[in-house]
Amino acid sequence: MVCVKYFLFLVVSLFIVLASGVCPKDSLSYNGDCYLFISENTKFFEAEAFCNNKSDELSSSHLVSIKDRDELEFVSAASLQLFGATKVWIGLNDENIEGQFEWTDGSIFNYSHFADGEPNNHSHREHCVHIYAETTWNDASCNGKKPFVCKRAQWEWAHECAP
Ligand SMILES: [Ca+2]
Ligand SMILES: [Ca+2]
Repeated sequence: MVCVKYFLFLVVSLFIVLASGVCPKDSLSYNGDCYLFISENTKFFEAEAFCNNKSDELSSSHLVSIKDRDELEFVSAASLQLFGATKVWIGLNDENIEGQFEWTDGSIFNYSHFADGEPNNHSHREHCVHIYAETTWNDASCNGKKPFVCKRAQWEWAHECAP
């Protein structure tokens, strides 16, 4: 029942999206999802909170989850173009259980592109992941401040309705 209501909400939401363009103002569209690039240097969990609390979105977003090489190259290339650098927070972290990485949007973690020797959990306190150089990833202190990318997945509801 909850799922039916959610579905109706999404049909209405989708209608609004289609009527008003693909993605909210200032965000980029890629493969059906919307991405917002924020240049302000921000701590990891403050960046996630910023994505969660975006009031002008149809639904709250999260720090970006990256599912394959193509999406990684899109995020990296856009960051380079917008910020002149690729060192942005992505939503991956092992804050809860050391060594068990998860995406802040709750999606399945089945793709990664860590640099050689990473993640190394340096000084036992690196739990948050950023794009390091070009496309490779590094775990770093969550209190470091970096630009970041929010992603609003348009079709996340499909997983919630699956049997
Ligand atoms: Ca860690
Ligand atoms: Ca590291």
